Amino acid sequence: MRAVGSVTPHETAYDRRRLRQWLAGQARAEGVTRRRLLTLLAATAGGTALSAAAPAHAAGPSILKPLPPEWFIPRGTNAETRWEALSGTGHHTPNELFFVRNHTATPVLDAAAWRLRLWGDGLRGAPGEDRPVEFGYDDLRALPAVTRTAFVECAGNGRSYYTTQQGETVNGTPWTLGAVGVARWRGVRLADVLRRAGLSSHAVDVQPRGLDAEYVSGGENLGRVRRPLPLGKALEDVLLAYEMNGEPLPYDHGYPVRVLVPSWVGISSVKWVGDIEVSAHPLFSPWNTTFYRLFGSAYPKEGTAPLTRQTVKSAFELASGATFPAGRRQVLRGRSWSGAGGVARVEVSTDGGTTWRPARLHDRPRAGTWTRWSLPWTPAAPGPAQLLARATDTAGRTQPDTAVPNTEGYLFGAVVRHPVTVL
Ligand SMILES: Nc1nc2c(c(=O)[nH]1)N[C@H]1C(S)=C(S)[C@@H](COP(=O)(O)O)O[C@H]1N2
Ligand SMILES: [Mo]
Repeated sequence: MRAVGSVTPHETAYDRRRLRQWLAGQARAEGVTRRRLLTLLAATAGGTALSAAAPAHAAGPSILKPLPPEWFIPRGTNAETRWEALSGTGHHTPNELFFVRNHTATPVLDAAAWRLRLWGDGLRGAPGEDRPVEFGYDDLRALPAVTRTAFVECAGNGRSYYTTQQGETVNGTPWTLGAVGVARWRGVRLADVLRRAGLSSHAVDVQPRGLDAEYVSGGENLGRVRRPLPLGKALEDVLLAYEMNGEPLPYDHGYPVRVLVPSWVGISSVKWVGDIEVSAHPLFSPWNTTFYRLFGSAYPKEGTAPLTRQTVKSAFELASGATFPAGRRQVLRGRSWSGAGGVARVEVSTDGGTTWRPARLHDRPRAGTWTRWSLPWTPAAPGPAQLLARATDTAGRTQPDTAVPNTEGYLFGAVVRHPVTVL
Protein backbone atom coordinates (compact mmCIF):
# COMPACT_ATOMS: atom_id res chain seq x y z
CA MET A 1 0.00 0.00 0.00
CA ARG A 2 0.98 3.60 -0.58
CA ALA A 3 2.75 5.67 2.07
CA VAL A 4 0.56 7.52 4.53
CA GLY A 5 -0.16 11.18 4.13
CA SER A 6 0.55 12.03 0.51
CA VAL A 7 -2.13 13.17 -1.89
CA THR A 8 -1.48 10.96 -4.87
CA PRO A 9 -0.46 12.91 -7.97
CA HIS A 10 -2.19 10.40 -10.22
CA GLU A 11 -5.55 11.71 -9.00
CA THR A 12 -4.94 15.11 -10.56
CA ALA A 13 -3.35 13.74 -13.70
CA TYR A 14 -6.18 11.30 -14.03
CA ASP A 15 -8.81 14.00 -13.79
CA ARG A 16 -7.14 16.11 -16.46
CA ARG A 17 -6.94 13.15 -18.81
CA ARG A 18 -10.55 12.26 -18.10
CA LEU A 19 -11.68 15.79 -18.87
CA ARG A 20 -9.84 15.70 -22.20
CA GLN A 21 -11.52 12.42 -23.10
CA TRP A 22 -14.84 13.82 -22.09
CA LEU A 23 -14.39 16.88 -24.25
CA ALA A 24 -13.40 14.60 -27.13
CA GLY A 25 -16.74 12.84 -26.78
CA GLN A 26 -15.18 9.62 -25.56
CA ALA A 27 -16.85 9.62 -22.18
CA ARG A 28 -20.27 8.37 -21.29
CA ALA A 29 -22.52 10.39 -19.03
CA GLU A 30 -25.67 8.39 -18.46
CA GLY A 31 -28.16 9.98 -16.10
CA VAL A 32 -26.48 13.36 -16.17
CA THR A 33 -28.98 15.95 -17.26
CA ARG A 34 -28.53 17.75 -20.51
CA ARG A 35 -28.63 21.06 -18.68
CA ARG A 36 -25.86 19.88 -16.39
CA LEU A 37 -23.74 18.63 -19.26
CA LEU A 38 -24.15 21.92 -21.06
CA THR A 39 -23.13 23.82 -17.97
CA LEU A 40 -20.14 21.58 -17.41
CA LEU A 41 -19.01 21.63 -20.98
CA ALA A 42 -19.97 25.27 -21.57
CA ALA A 43 -20.40 24.24 -25.18
CA THR A 44 -22.94 22.58 -27.46
CA ALA A 45 -22.59 19.04 -26.19
CA GLY A 46 -24.21 16.02 -27.77
CA GLY A 47 -27.47 15.25 -26.01
CA THR A 48 -27.98 12.63 -23.36
CA ALA A 49 -31.28 10.87 -22.96
CA LEU A 50 -33.21 11.74 -19.84
CA SER A 51 -33.96 8.75 -17.66
CA ALA A 52 -37.37 7.12 -17.65
CA ALA A 53 -40.08 8.38 -15.33
CA ALA A 54 -39.77 7.65 -11.64
CA PRO A 55 -40.97 4.23 -10.48
CA ALA A 56 -43.41 3.98 -7.59
CA HIS A 57 -41.63 3.50 -4.26
CA ALA A 58 -42.79 1.17 -1.54
CA ALA A 59 -43.79 3.09 1.56
CA GLY A 60 -41.99 2.25 4.80
CA PRO A 61 -39.14 3.38 6.97
CA SER A 62 -35.95 4.37 5.21
CA ILE A 63 -33.78 2.89 7.97
CA LEU A 64 -34.41 -0.53 9.52
CA LYS A 65 -32.33 -0.47 12.71
CA PRO A 66 -33.69 1.15 15.89
CA LEU A 67 -32.92 4.87 16.14
CA PRO A 68 -33.29 5.74 19.85
CA PRO A 69 -33.31 9.54 20.29
CA GLU A 70 -30.45 9.38 22.79
CA TRP A 71 -28.23 7.96 20.04
CA PHE A 72 -29.47 9.58 16.84
CA ILE A 73 -30.73 12.86 15.42
CA PRO A 74 -33.28 11.99 12.69
CA ARG A 75 -32.58 13.74 9.37
CA GLY A 76 -35.21 12.69 6.85
CA THR A 77 -34.16 9.40 5.24
CA ASN A 78 -30.90 9.65 7.22
CA ALA A 79 -29.84 9.44 10.87
CA GLU A 80 -26.98 11.34 12.50
CA THR A 81 -25.00 9.84 15.40
CA ARG A 82 -24.97 11.96 18.58
CA TRP A 83 -21.38 12.57 19.62
CA GLU A 84 -22.23 12.26 23.31
CA ALA A 85 -23.31 8.67 22.54
CA LEU A 86 -19.74 7.88 21.37
CA SER A 87 -18.37 8.74 24.80
CA GLY A 88 -16.94 5.58 26.31
CA THR A 89 -17.12 3.56 23.10
CA GLY A 90 -13.82 2.25 21.79
CA HIS A 91 -11.95 3.19 18.66
CA HIS A 92 -14.62 1.60 16.47
CA THR A 93 -18.16 2.94 16.28
CA PRO A 94 -20.58 0.17 17.33
CA ASN A 95 -22.79 -0.86 14.40
CA GLU A 96 -25.92 0.15 16.33
CA LEU A 97 -24.57 3.71 16.70
CA PHE A 98 -23.23 4.16 13.17
CA PHE A 99 -24.85 7.02 11.19
CA VAL A 100 -26.96 6.14 8.14
CA ARG A 101 -27.16 8.08 4.90
CA ASN A 102 -29.80 6.71 2.52
CA HIS A 103 -30.80 8.40 -0.72
CA THR A 104 -34.00 6.32 -0.64
CA ALA A 105 -34.44 3.35 1.70
CA THR A 106 -32.58 0.29 2.94
CA PRO A 107 -33.37 -2.75 0.75
CA VAL A 108 -33.45 -6.20 2.35
CA LEU A 109 -31.40 -8.42 0.07
CA ASP A 110 -30.80 -12.16 0.15
CA ALA A 111 -27.09 -13.01 0.18
CA ALA A 112 -27.75 -16.45 -1.34
CA ALA A 113 -29.47 -14.90 -4.37
CA TRP A 114 -27.14 -11.90 -4.59
CA ARG A 115 -24.76 -11.55 -7.54
CA LEU A 116 -22.07 -9.02 -8.30
CA ARG A 117 -21.85 -8.46 -12.04
CA LEU A 118 -18.76 -6.90 -13.60
CA TRP A 119 -19.18 -5.66 -17.13
CA GLY A 120 -17.95 -3.10 -19.63
CA ASP A 121 -15.30 -2.43 -22.23
CA GLY A 122 -12.58 -2.23 -19.60
CA LEU A 123 -12.65 -6.00 -19.23
CA ARG A 124 -10.62 -8.29 -21.42
CA GLY A 125 -12.70 -10.38 -23.79
CA ALA A 126 -12.88 -11.29 -27.42
CA PRO A 127 -13.06 -8.11 -29.54
CA GLY A 128 -16.53 -6.63 -29.57
CA GLU A 129 -17.73 -9.16 -27.05
CA ASP A 130 -19.57 -7.97 -23.99
CA ARG A 131 -18.16 -10.19 -21.30
CA PRO A 132 -19.91 -9.87 -17.96
CA VAL A 133 -18.43 -11.80 -15.06
CA GLU A 134 -20.43 -12.74 -12.00
CA PHE A 135 -19.46 -13.43 -8.40
CA GLY A 136 -21.80 -14.83 -5.77
CA TYR A 137 -21.52 -14.15 -2.04
CA ASP A 138 -19.72 -17.47 -1.45
CA ASP A 139 -17.35 -16.73 -4.34
CA LEU A 140 -16.30 -13.51 -2.61
CA ARG A 141 -15.98 -15.21 0.77
CA ALA A 142 -13.69 -17.81 -0.82
CA LEU A 143 -11.22 -15.11 -1.97
CA PRO A 144 -8.38 -13.93 0.32
CA ALA A 145 -9.92 -11.75 3.05
CA VAL A 146 -8.47 -8.47 4.27
CA THR A 147 -9.42 -6.41 7.33
CA ARG A 148 -9.08 -2.68 7.60
CA THR A 149 -10.17 0.03 10.01
CA ALA A 150 -11.57 3.03 8.16
CA PHE A 151 -14.04 5.86 8.57
CA VAL A 152 -17.03 6.43 6.37
CA GLU A 153 -17.92 10.10 6.42
CA CYS A 154 -20.49 12.00 4.42
CA ALA A 155 -19.05 14.82 2.29
CA GLY A 156 -21.69 17.04 3.91
CA ASN A 157 -20.68 16.25 7.49
CA GLY A 158 -20.48 19.52 9.44
CA ARG A 159 -22.50 21.32 6.75
CA SER A 160 -24.69 23.19 9.28
CA TYR A 161 -21.64 25.12 10.55
CA TYR A 162 -21.37 26.96 7.23
CA THR A 163 -24.64 28.55 8.35
CA THR A 164 -24.37 28.73 12.15
CA GLN A 165 -20.71 29.84 12.29
CA GLN A 166 -20.27 31.63 8.97
CA GLY A 167 -23.75 32.85 8.02
CA GLU A 168 -23.70 31.08 4.64
CA THR A 169 -26.78 29.53 3.02
CA VAL A 170 -26.05 26.06 1.68
CA ASN A 171 -28.16 23.18 0.29
CA GLY A 172 -28.50 19.74 1.81
CA THR A 173 -28.96 17.87 5.07
CA PRO A 174 -27.89 20.15 7.96
CA TRP A 175 -25.59 17.63 9.64
CA THR A 176 -23.66 18.73 12.70
CA LEU A 177 -20.58 16.47 13.13
CA GLY A 178 -22.25 13.07 13.45
CA ALA A 179 -22.24 11.90 9.82
CA VAL A 180 -19.05 9.90 10.42
CA GLY A 181 -18.20 6.54 11.91
CA VAL A 182 -15.20 4.20 12.07
CA ALA A 183 -15.55 0.46 11.63
CA ARG A 184 -13.35 -2.57 11.13
CA TRP A 185 -14.28 -3.72 7.66
CA ARG A 186 -13.58 -7.19 6.35
CA GLY A 187 -13.89 -8.22 2.77
CA VAL A 188 -11.93 -8.71 -0.40
CA ARG A 189 -9.77 -6.30 -2.33
CA LEU A 190 -11.60 -4.79 -5.28
CA ALA A 191 -8.26 -5.19 -7.08
CA ASP A 192 -8.43 -8.97 -6.64
CA VAL A 193 -11.96 -9.11 -8.04
CA LEU A 194 -11.10 -6.86 -10.98
CA ARG A 195 -8.05 -8.94 -11.87
CA ARG A 196 -10.05 -12.16 -11.67
CA ALA A 197 -12.69 -10.60 -13.90
CA GLY A 198 -10.01 -9.88 -16.51
CA LEU A 199 -9.06 -6.24 -16.23
CA SER A 200 -7.92 -4.79 -19.55
CA SER A 201 -4.94 -2.45 -19.79
CA HIS A 202 -7.32 0.12 -21.30
CA ALA A 203 -9.54 0.37 -18.21
CA VAL A 204 -9.60 3.83 -16.61
CA ASP A 205 -12.75 3.98 -14.45
CA VAL A 206 -14.91 1.61 -12.46
CA GLN A 207 -18.45 2.47 -11.43
CA PRO A 208 -20.15 0.50 -8.65
CA ARG A 209 -23.94 0.79 -8.52
CA GLY A 210 -26.28 0.11 -5.62
CA LEU A 211 -29.34 -2.15 -5.63
CA ASP A 212 -31.46 0.34 -3.67
CA ALA A 213 -34.29 2.18 -5.46
CA GLU A 214 -33.73 4.79 -8.13
CA TYR A 215 -33.17 8.27 -6.74
CA VAL A 216 -35.56 11.03 -7.73
CA SER A 217 -34.40 14.59 -7.13
CA GLY A 218 -36.31 17.70 -8.15
CA GLY A 219 -38.82 15.57 -10.07
CA GLU A 220 -36.08 13.93 -12.09
CA ASN A 221 -35.13 10.26 -11.91
CA LEU A 222 -31.34 10.07 -11.61
CA GLY A 223 -31.29 6.28 -11.57
CA ARG A 224 -29.62 4.07 -9.03
CA VAL A 225 -26.85 5.45 -6.82
CA ARG A 226 -23.53 5.10 -8.63
CA ARG A 227 -20.29 7.01 -8.75
CA PRO A 228 -17.22 6.44 -10.91
CA LEU A 229 -13.93 5.71 -9.21
CA PRO A 230 -10.60 6.19 -10.98
CA LEU A 231 -8.87 2.85 -11.54
CA GLY A 232 -5.80 4.07 -9.60
CA LYS A 233 -7.81 4.36 -6.38
CA ALA A 234 -9.83 1.23 -7.12
CA LEU A 235 -6.63 -0.83 -7.27
CA GLU A 236 -4.96 0.92 -4.35
CA ASP A 237 -6.97 0.22 -1.20
CA VAL A 238 -10.67 -0.24 -2.00
CA LEU A 239 -12.54 -3.16 -0.43
CA LEU A 240 -15.70 -5.04 -1.21
CA ALA A 241 -16.73 -5.40 2.42
CA TYR A 242 -19.04 -8.09 3.78
CA GLU A 243 -18.32 -7.62 7.51
CA MET A 244 -18.51 -4.60 9.78
CA ASN A 245 -16.97 -4.86 13.27
CA GLY A 246 -16.95 -8.65 13.12
CA GLU A 247 -20.59 -9.07 12.07
CA PRO A 248 -22.15 -9.52 8.65
CA LEU A 249 -22.87 -6.04 7.25
CA PRO A 250 -26.11 -4.75 8.80
CA TYR A 251 -28.93 -4.17 6.29
CA ASP A 252 -28.66 -0.39 6.66
CA HIS A 253 -24.93 -0.40 5.92
CA GLY A 254 -25.02 -2.35 2.68
CA TYR A 255 -25.82 -6.03 3.28
CA PRO A 256 -24.66 -8.26 1.76
CA VAL A 257 -21.72 -6.32 0.23
CA ARG A 258 -20.67 -2.68 0.04
CA VAL A 259 -17.77 -0.81 -1.46
CA LEU A 260 -15.42 0.76 1.07
CA VAL A 261 -13.21 3.56 -0.24
CA PRO A 262 -10.85 4.61 2.57
CA SER A 263 -10.39 8.35 3.20
CA TRP A 264 -12.72 9.46 0.40
CA VAL A 265 -16.14 11.10 0.62
CA GLY A 266 -18.83 8.67 1.83
CA ILE A 267 -20.70 8.62 -1.48
CA SER A 268 -17.79 6.62 -2.95
CA SER A 269 -18.56 3.74 -0.60
CA VAL A 270 -21.57 2.41 -2.49
CA LYS A 271 -23.82 0.17 -0.36
CA TRP A 272 -25.74 -2.89 -1.60
CA VAL A 273 -23.45 -3.06 -4.63
CA GLY A 274 -24.99 -5.09 -7.46
CA ASP A 275 -22.79 -4.37 -10.42
CA ILE A 276 -19.57 -2.63 -11.35
CA GLU A 277 -19.01 -1.17 -14.77
CA VAL A 278 -15.37 -1.38 -15.79
CA SER A 279 -14.75 1.19 -18.47
CA ALA A 280 -12.05 2.04 -20.98
CA HIS A 281 -13.57 5.53 -21.09
CA PRO A 282 -14.15 8.04 -18.33
CA LEU A 283 -17.56 7.69 -16.74
CA PHE A 284 -19.89 10.32 -15.37
CA SER A 285 -22.94 10.07 -13.18
CA PRO A 286 -24.91 12.74 -11.32
CA TRP A 287 -22.78 11.84 -8.28
CA ASN A 288 -19.55 13.13 -9.81
CA THR A 289 -21.02 16.00 -11.85
CA THR A 290 -24.10 17.67 -10.34
CA PHE A 291 -23.19 16.50 -6.85
CA TYR A 292 -19.90 16.08 -5.01
CA ARG A 293 -17.97 18.83 -6.69
CA LEU A 294 -17.46 22.29 -5.19
CA PHE A 295 -19.58 25.04 -6.73
CA GLY A 296 -19.81 28.67 -5.74
CA SER A 297 -18.14 32.04 -6.17
CA ALA A 298 -14.71 30.72 -5.14
CA TYR A 299 -14.84 27.90 -7.71
CA PRO A 300 -14.98 27.45 -11.49
CA LYS A 301 -18.44 27.61 -13.12
CA GLU A 302 -18.37 23.88 -13.89
CA GLY A 303 -17.25 23.16 -10.34
CA THR A 304 -14.03 21.62 -9.13
CA ALA A 305 -12.90 18.12 -10.04
CA PRO A 306 -15.03 15.42 -8.36
CA LEU A 307 -14.43 15.30 -4.61
CA THR A 308 -12.06 12.64 -3.33
CA ARG A 309 -10.46 12.97 0.12
CA GLN A 310 -12.15 14.28 3.22
CA THR A 311 -10.96 17.35 5.14
CA VAL A 312 -9.57 17.45 8.69
CA LYS A 313 -12.17 17.54 11.47
CA SER A 314 -12.45 17.29 15.25
CA ALA A 315 -15.37 16.63 17.56
CA PHE A 316 -15.93 16.51 21.32
CA GLU A 317 -17.77 13.51 22.75
CA LEU A 318 -20.28 15.94 24.23
CA ALA A 319 -23.81 17.12 23.61
CA SER A 320 -24.25 20.61 22.29
CA GLY A 321 -24.98 22.72 25.39
CA ALA A 322 -23.48 20.19 27.85
CA THR A 323 -23.21 21.52 31.41
CA PHE A 324 -20.28 21.35 33.87
CA PRO A 325 -20.06 22.30 37.54
CA ALA A 326 -17.66 25.18 38.24
CA GLY A 327 -14.46 24.40 40.10
CA ARG A 328 -14.45 20.66 39.47
CA ARG A 329 -11.89 18.88 37.32
CA GLN A 330 -13.24 17.35 34.11
CA VAL A 331 -11.65 15.33 31.36
CA LEU A 332 -12.76 16.49 27.93
CA ARG A 333 -12.61 13.78 25.28
CA GLY A 334 -12.89 13.82 21.53
CA ARG A 335 -11.66 12.49 18.20
CA SER A 336 -9.99 14.00 15.12
CA TRP A 337 -9.59 12.59 11.64
CA SER A 338 -8.45 13.49 8.12
CA GLY A 339 -8.64 12.15 4.59
CA ALA A 340 -5.00 12.99 3.90
CA GLY A 341 -3.26 11.05 6.66
CA GLY A 342 -3.41 10.28 10.36
CA VAL A 343 -3.98 12.96 12.98
CA ALA A 344 -0.70 13.76 14.71
CA ARG A 345 -1.58 16.79 16.86
CA VAL A 346 -4.67 18.22 18.50
CA GLU A 347 -4.93 21.50 20.41
CA VAL A 348 -7.92 22.41 22.54
CA SER A 349 -9.20 25.79 23.70
CA THR A 350 -11.65 26.11 26.59
CA ASP A 351 -11.88 29.89 26.42
CA GLY A 352 -13.40 30.44 22.98
CA GLY A 353 -10.12 30.30 21.09
CA THR A 354 -7.94 32.72 23.09
CA THR A 355 -5.54 30.13 24.53
CA TRP A 356 -4.76 26.59 23.34
CA ARG A 357 -3.32 23.54 25.07
CA PRO A 358 -2.11 20.32 23.43
CA ALA A 359 -4.44 17.35 23.99
CA ARG A 360 -3.13 13.94 24.97
CA LEU A 361 -3.48 11.48 22.09
CA HIS A 362 -4.87 8.01 22.78
CA ASP A 363 -4.27 6.43 19.37
CA ARG A 364 -1.26 6.20 17.14
CA PRO A 365 -1.89 8.42 14.07
CA ARG A 366 -3.18 6.18 11.28
CA ALA A 367 -4.43 7.11 7.82
CA GLY A 368 -8.13 6.57 7.22
CA THR A 369 -9.17 6.58 10.86
CA TRP A 370 -9.47 8.95 13.78
CA THR A 371 -7.21 9.66 16.74
CA ARG A 372 -8.90 9.81 20.14
CA TRP A 373 -7.69 12.50 22.56
CA SER A 374 -8.35 14.01 25.98
CA LEU A 375 -7.63 17.13 27.95
CA PRO A 376 -8.26 17.95 31.63
CA TRP A 377 -10.29 21.09 32.34
CA THR A 378 -11.37 22.73 35.57
CA PRO A 379 -13.99 25.31 34.62
CA ALA A 380 -13.64 28.46 36.70
CA ALA A 381 -16.58 30.85 36.70
CA PRO A 382 -20.20 29.94 35.90
CA GLY A 383 -21.53 31.09 32.54
CA PRO A 384 -21.49 30.11 28.88
CA ALA A 385 -18.22 28.83 27.37
CA GLN A 386 -17.01 27.61 24.01
CA LEU A 387 -14.81 24.57 23.53
CA LEU A 388 -12.69 24.32 20.38
CA ALA A 389 -10.48 21.52 19.06
CA ARG A 390 -8.01 21.97 16.21
CA ALA A 391 -6.25 19.04 14.58
CA THR A 392 -3.19 18.75 12.36
CA ASP A 393 -2.73 15.69 10.19
CA THR A 394 0.46 13.89 9.16
CA ALA A 395 0.27 15.69 5.79
CA GLY A 396 0.61 19.00 7.68
CA ARG A 397 -2.94 20.20 7.21
CA THR A 398 -4.35 22.14 10.19
CA GLN A 399 -8.01 23.02 10.62
CA PRO A 400 -8.53 26.69 9.70
CA ASP A 401 -10.74 29.22 11.55
CA THR A 402 -13.16 29.44 8.62
CA ALA A 403 -13.98 27.21 5.66
CA VAL A 404 -14.39 28.51 2.10
CA PRO A 405 -18.12 28.06 1.38
CA ASN A 406 -19.58 26.10 -1.52
CA THR A 407 -23.24 25.92 -2.57
CA GLU A 408 -23.75 22.30 -1.44
CA GLY A 409 -21.93 22.78 1.84
CA TYR A 410 -19.41 19.98 1.33
CA LEU A 411 -16.10 19.44 3.11
CA PHE A 412 -16.52 21.75 6.09
CA GLY A 413 -13.13 21.66 7.74
CA ALA A 414 -12.92 24.70 10.00
CA VAL A 415 -12.66 24.53 13.79
CA VAL A 416 -16.12 24.06 15.32
CA ARG A 417 -17.13 26.13 18.35
CA HIS A 418 -18.85 23.78 20.79
CA PRO A 419 -21.16 25.65 23.22
CA VAL A 420 -21.30 24.49 26.85
CA THR A 421 -22.50 26.03 30.13
CA VAL A 422 -20.62 26.16 33.42
CA LEU A 423 -23.02 26.05 36.37
N1 LIG B 1 -26.37 2.31 -2.73
C1 LIG B 1 -26.15 3.37 -1.96
N2 LIG B 1 -24.91 3.58 -1.50
C2 LIG B 1 -24.64 4.64 -0.72
C3 LIG B 1 -25.65 5.60 -0.41
C4 LIG B 1 -26.96 5.34 -0.88
O1 LIG B 1 -27.92 6.08 -0.60
N3 LIG B 1 -27.17 4.22 -1.67
N4 LIG B 1 -25.30 6.72 0.31
C5 LIG B 1 -23.89 7.12 0.25
C6 LIG B 1 -23.54 8.20 1.13
S1 LIG B 1 -23.93 9.76 0.57
C7 LIG B 1 -22.84 7.99 2.28
S2 LIG B 1 -22.30 9.28 3.22
C8 LIG B 1 -22.53 6.63 2.76
C9 LIG B 1 -23.11 6.39 4.15
O2 LIG B 1 -22.83 5.10 4.61
P1 LIG B 1 -23.60 4.51 5.88
O3 LIG B 1 -25.07 4.71 5.68
O4 LIG B 1 -23.19 3.09 5.99
O5 LIG B 1 -23.14 5.30 7.08
O6 LIG B 1 -23.04 5.63 1.90
C10 LIG B 1 -22.98 5.94 0.51
N5 LIG B 1 -23.37 4.79 -0.25
MO1 LIG C 1 -22.86 11.28 1.96
